[in-house]
Parts: sequence; C-alpha cells; structure tokens
Amino acid sequence: MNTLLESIQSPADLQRLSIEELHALAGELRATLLDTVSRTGGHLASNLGVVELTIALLRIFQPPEDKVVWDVGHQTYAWKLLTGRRERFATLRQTDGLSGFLRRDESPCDAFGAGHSGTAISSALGLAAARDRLGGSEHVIAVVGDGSLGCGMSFEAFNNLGSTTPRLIVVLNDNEMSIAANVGAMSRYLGRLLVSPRYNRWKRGFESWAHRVAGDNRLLRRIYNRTEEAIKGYFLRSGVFEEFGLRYVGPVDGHDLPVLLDALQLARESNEPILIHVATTKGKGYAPAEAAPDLWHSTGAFDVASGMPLHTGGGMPGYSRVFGATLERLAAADSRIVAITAAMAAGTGLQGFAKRFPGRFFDVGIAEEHAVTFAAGMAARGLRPVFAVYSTFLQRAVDQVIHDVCLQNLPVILMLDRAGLVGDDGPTHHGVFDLALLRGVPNLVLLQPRDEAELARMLNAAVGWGCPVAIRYPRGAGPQTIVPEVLDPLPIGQAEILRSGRLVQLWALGDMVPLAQSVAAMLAQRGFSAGVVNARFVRPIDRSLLERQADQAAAIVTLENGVRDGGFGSAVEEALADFGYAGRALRVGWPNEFVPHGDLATLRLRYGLTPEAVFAQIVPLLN
Ligand SMILES: Cc1ncc(C[n+]2csc(CCOP(=O)(O)OP(=O)(O)O)c2C)c(N)n1
Repeated sequence: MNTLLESIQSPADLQRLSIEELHALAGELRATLLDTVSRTGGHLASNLGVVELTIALLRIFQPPEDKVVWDVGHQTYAWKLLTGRRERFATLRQTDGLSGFLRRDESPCDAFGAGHSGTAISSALGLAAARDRLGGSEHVIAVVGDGSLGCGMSFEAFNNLGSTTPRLIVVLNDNEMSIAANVGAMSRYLGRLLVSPRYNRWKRGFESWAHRVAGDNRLLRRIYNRTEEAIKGYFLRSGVFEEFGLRYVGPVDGHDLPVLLDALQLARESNEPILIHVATTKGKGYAPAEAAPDLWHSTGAFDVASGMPLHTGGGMPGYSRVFGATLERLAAADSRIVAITAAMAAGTGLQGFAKRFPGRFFDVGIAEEHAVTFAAGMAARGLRPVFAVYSTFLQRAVDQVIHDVCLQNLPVILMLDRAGLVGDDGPTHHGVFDLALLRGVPNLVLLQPRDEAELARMLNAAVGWGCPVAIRYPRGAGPQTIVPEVLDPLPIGQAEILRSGRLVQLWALGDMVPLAQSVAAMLAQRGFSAGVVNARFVRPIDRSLLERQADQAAAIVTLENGVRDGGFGSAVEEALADFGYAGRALRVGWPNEFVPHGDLATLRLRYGLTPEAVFAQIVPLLN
C-alpha cells in the first residue's frame, strides 16, 4: 500500500510530512519505481539513486515557481510521481503515455525539457539570467550528474556563470558512474573530493566543533563556512568550482534526508552561486542494480524477484553487435584502425574491441563534439579512427563533421547507430535528422546497409576509401544475414537492383528495403510492374541508375527511416529535377514534426509507414 505516496497530489503536500514519513515515502517511491519499470522498461538505476534527492528538492523548493532543471531527465521518475503524475505513471514510455524524460508540455513543474546530456547548467543559467532581468525572485536549480558534468557545454556554462547571475544553485549528483564507470580528469577530481580521507576526517571534526560553537548564529556559521572552504582548498589542492565562481558545499550523503535538507536549505539561503556535491548510489535499494548499475542504467521489462529479463531479445542488438565484431576483425589486420566512443561503449557494440585492443580504444566521456575533432586529429596523423555514436547524439557535432573532418577530407568513419525512429525514448532520441543534416556536406560519403552483412561490407570498404564516411543503421536487428568471411569491395555510389520492374521504381534506403519489397509485391498483384532498388548511398546517389530508370518509370518512390524533408528522398528528387524527369515522385518517411515516443509498430501505422498505407499512396499516382 502506497498510502503516503497516494496522499501527495502536488509538491505542497510534502510540507506536512515528518522526517520519518519522508523516509517511508522514499521506500514507497522505490517500490513504485521497481514495480512500474519492471513492466514498462526504462532508466532504473539512475532513478533509484535520486529518490531522497528528489524528495529533498521538493521539500525545500516550490516548483513550478522555483525552476528545477534536471540534466538529461532520465532520472526524473520520482519527480513525476511527486508532481501530479502518479495516476498516469503506469503509462511511462508507452504510446500516448508519460515521457521517459522531462517535457515542458507534460507538467508546469518541468522547467526545461531534455534527453541529451549536458544542457542543464546552460538552460538554468538562462532561466536565472531572465529572472534577474525581469525582476523575479524564484530559485533556479540545475541538477547534473557527474557524467554529464564532463560535457563541454557544462564547462562552457560554468565559464559564463560568474559574470551572468549572482544567484544559481547547481546540485551535482555524483554516483561515480556515467552509463558505465565515469572517465576523465573531472571525474578523478570528484573522486578525490569524495574519498580524501584526511580531509573527510578533518571535516567531520571541524563540523561538530563548529556546530557546537556557532549554533544558530548566522554570522558565525558564515565564518565557519568560509574557513572550511579555505582549508578544503588546502587539502584538495585546488577548488575547481570556486575558480568558476561557485561556492562548493559537500560532499553530502545523498541518501541521508536530514543532511540533504540542510544542504539544500543552505543553498536556498545563499546569495551567491553555489554547488552542492551530493554523493548517491546508482541503483540504491535494489540489489541487482546496486551490484551492476551499468547493466541497470536502462532496462527492458524484468522480473523483480530474480532480476531476470522478461523478454530475451538475444542480447546486444544485431547491427551494433555486427559492427563491433567486424571492427575487431578489421582492426586485427589493420593497425591504423582505432575506435572512439562518447561514453557509449556497450550501446554501440564496442565493449569487445575495448577489451581486445585497449590501447586503440578511446572513451572520451559524453563529449561528442570533442570525439569528432579528436578523430580528425588522429586521421590527420595517418590513423583510421572509427567513431561509433547514436545518430541523435551526433547532432551536436555537425560543425565538427563539416569544419574539422570534411573540409580537410580526413578519413574519419562515423558509425551512426540508432538511426531512424527508436520508439520508447521518443523525440529526443529518434535518429531521424542525420540524413538531412549531413547529405549536403562535401567530401562525405553517406550510406546505409540493408542488413548486417552489408554493414560489414560497407565498413570494410570505408576503411579503404580514405575519405570521410558516415554509415547509419537502425536500432536492433536487421534481417540477420550471415556475415561472409570475405567482404567484397563496394564502389562508392553504386546502388543495387533487388527486383526489376518498369512502371514504378521503389528506391529504398537501408531498413526500408523490406517495406519496399512488400509494397512492390502488392503492386505486382494488382498488375503494376514495380522494381525495388537498395539505394545504399545517399551521398553520392547512383545517378546513372536513377537516370536510366527515370526514362521509363511513371513513378519513382523513395523510402527512408528519417525525416521526409531534406533527406534521401529529397536528394533523389533533386537529381530527378536535374534530369527533367516528367513522371510522378513520392517521398515516404517520417513527417517534418517531432514524432512522439511509443511502440514502433503503432507509430508506423499512425504515420503511414506500413505496406498498405504506402501502396494506397502510390496507386493514385499510376491512374
Ligand atoms: C549527448 C548525449 N550523449 C549520450 C547520452 C546517453 N546517456 C544518457 S544518460 C548517460 C549517462 C549520464 O551520466 P550522469 O550524468 O552521471 O547521470 P547518471 O545516469 O549517472 O545519474 C548517457 C551517456 C545522452 N543522453 N546525451
């Protein structure tokens, strides 16, 4: 029975609970998180870690007036439960249900939406600067994880903070993990803050002494705080946050509610920018997640008692696994090949490579812009860097692709995983814009395989081409074609005819080939001769084949798992216009809008990406 949780209709209801009741509420929240996420899937470990922090934030601050900005937003399930969304919580990540991230259109308490890392401090700084300018008095709080703190944007925001606002609160939620163990100098520095034993011993003694002497005297408390900061600088060599103009408080135990409440109250009263360093345990309260927080960062449905998955999808998605295995195979024969990830080694299939070639594997942290330019530097010195990244996360590094890689024609290979609609993570994660963003960039070869075997072939060919290459592929498994021992060469810009026909030509990109084949079969049944082309290349497209077909076809239809405007279909239509094509053209893809989260089959049905719907669009063109 979640009696306490059920009594919370809005954050204001938290004010009347005693500390003991808040503890009990934390237990109820964890039970609800486990119960729901075990059915819906989602980001479990990060959410279990911030239960007390969420309660404390809502007890000390008053959203929606006070603005709490959560970085990424994947850890806000308890926040949703306590800010008026408890009754809809079972719909988490389901079609038409609650988002797995924060959304301004879901609740007035969601001050700023996200899904990508590293945006909280910048957006909070913007909210604070606007407040100052408009004469508001609310508190603005950025809650950022230690992984996301390593993002370039977090540092850019810190750099800009001191000169922008006198009042901003940053809560650093430090669980020492990104998805996997956190990397980098900042993470090492935070580790020192957490474990410096000499400092912590001194701090405990000093705190109890100061508490006795200062009591409630504000002036004495302030003197004590200043003294503590100065001495901490001595113990920890430098106070990085102080140099950025933030007062540093911590580390505080993120599961000790009275301590957390005190620290946030201090932040609330602060008249200068302040950072509260909160130490939390990822997966707190659920033994399997505490033991392996990386595996439980994001999960499918599972059995709570055993921790076993309910649906075994065969482990690692097909395309990612084939990519990783092929890269290992190629790297064994070519010492120029190195692999780069931006904190996503497991998701992109690079864990095997990391183990086998540790000296040739680089995890740069959540730093996609840096990863691309870092790869360009390596390519300029003769290596063949391969950066595997989710399509959606490459979006922030488009300038680096243009300015650092393609302008200098450097042989960097970008492997764009999760290209196309991803389903339950929703619009922040759908990889639908890469084609439109990249297809106009000179020197870049942009392509997509129709199955796993072709992915291996493309990767092998790309290493040989010696120019910038981006290969995109969807989430999950393709048709699972066996990857052959010998990978045939692949000429740049050569499409493949899969089915001949004359009246209609269906040009399909990558994972849209099966859809095109079903549509062609339906057309043939109705007496319309339909051909299917595996386009393979978006840049350069196979103009000679297209021109030959354009002479004879009454209709040319493109199919892509990407936004319909500006992508593959647009490239084909531009070429057709160059040829003076007089027939009909149709682009099948996702509309130019932010497609919500949901079940992929339902979304395809809703947006007309089924064989029946495409067939129904084509037939009128032929009459
Ligand atoms: C730009 C970008 N790259 C990668 C990701 C994938 N991602 C989601 S959460 C996460 C780890 C974040 O670590 P941290 O900020 O410490 O939060 P925690 O989950 O540990 O609470 C990563 C890499 C992302 N959301 N955005």
